[in-house]
Amino acid sequence: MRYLTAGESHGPRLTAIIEGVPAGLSLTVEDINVDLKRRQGGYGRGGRMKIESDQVEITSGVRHGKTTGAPITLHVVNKDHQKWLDIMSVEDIEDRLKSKRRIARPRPGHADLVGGMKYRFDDLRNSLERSSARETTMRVAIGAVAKRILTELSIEIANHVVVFGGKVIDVPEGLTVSHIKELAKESEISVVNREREQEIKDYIDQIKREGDTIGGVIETVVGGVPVGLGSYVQWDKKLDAKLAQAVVSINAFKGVEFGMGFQAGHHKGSEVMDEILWNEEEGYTRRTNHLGGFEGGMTNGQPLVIRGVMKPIPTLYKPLMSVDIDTHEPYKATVERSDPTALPAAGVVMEAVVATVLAQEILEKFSSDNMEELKAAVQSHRTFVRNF
Ligand code: EPS
Repeated sequence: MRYLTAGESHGPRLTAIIEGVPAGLSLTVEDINVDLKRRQGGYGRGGRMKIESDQVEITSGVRHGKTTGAPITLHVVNKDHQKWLDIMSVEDIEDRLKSKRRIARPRPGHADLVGGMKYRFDDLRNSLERSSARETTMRVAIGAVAKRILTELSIEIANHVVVFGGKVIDVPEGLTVSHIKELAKESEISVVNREREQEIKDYIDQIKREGDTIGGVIETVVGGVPVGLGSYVQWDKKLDAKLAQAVVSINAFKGVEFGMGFQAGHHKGSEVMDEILWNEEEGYTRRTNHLGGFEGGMTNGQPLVIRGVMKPIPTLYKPLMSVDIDTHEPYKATVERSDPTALPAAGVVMEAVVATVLAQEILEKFSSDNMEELKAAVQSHRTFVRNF
């Protein structure tokens, strides 16, 4: 399964083409719209999300509610485009109009300046438009299709915010993936510990008043993953490495860890490895899950525990110092609309990219022209592993 996304933040629409989805998968626009809505929500979102109400249109690859195996094309219209018709026009326009929303004062931490140097732009808006987190709309749409495949194979995925602008959320031990999903869904800030909800919302309000932004850490968990996805035989076949790339590719994400992650550097081997157990009912299990479900770059049947860190959004109402590219004089960076935090939304994006990589890996390992064939292959593998 492969895909591309296209589209600018204020262009007419966002597009994705996905190829390699098995035939016979039930897929409706509603399956995708549910996640698009989740991505637009969460406490701390900014003004753009009040303008948009993202809805997908499927224009190929699905017939009578089922995929056909042909490429699936997805579109989401940018409602805001109506106010940007000149500025985002495909045809050339008068110079007078071009200067209207031209960007000459790059925002620190955003793609503006380096993008301009790399592609030789006179107007840094060309970088801003594609590097905006608006692009993650399509990654969520693609992830929703991937999640349909995972659901058919009884694989469940959830995410929750575990650090909010430096405030650590204490997570009760022993929560299942379903439990995390339910609890995070009820929270406006995607936390499983509701006792912290008001305090964090007040903090977000304070940050907004200050014209600032906050980042944090999101945890994505996956249950029911077949043993042996990914491989140790070559560096680029390791599944944890593929997931790391996908997570760090999300706008503003700066790092990723699995299981106890960076904490492993603070403990002895005997405190880190997960001892192997066997029982009649489940077959092989582990006493703990410090390694987050991966051994040798392969899934080991334990729940996947993946954490990603998101830096604060670089677009600030309280702009930082920058340099004007016309004069080289110091100036305050351009103020573009922003959100004090997009952590709950970024959690939906992280869930989507993790689901996409897992679906890709499953489709690579198992015979998958059609969903029936795929389900039978996964079932037979699970039976083999169970009896090993
Ligand atoms: C976003 C769309 C953007 C921003 C935000 C996230 O829309 P606009 O630029 O019209 O306000 O609200 O992106 C950023 C702040 C950024 O720096 O990329 C979205 O759809 O998630």
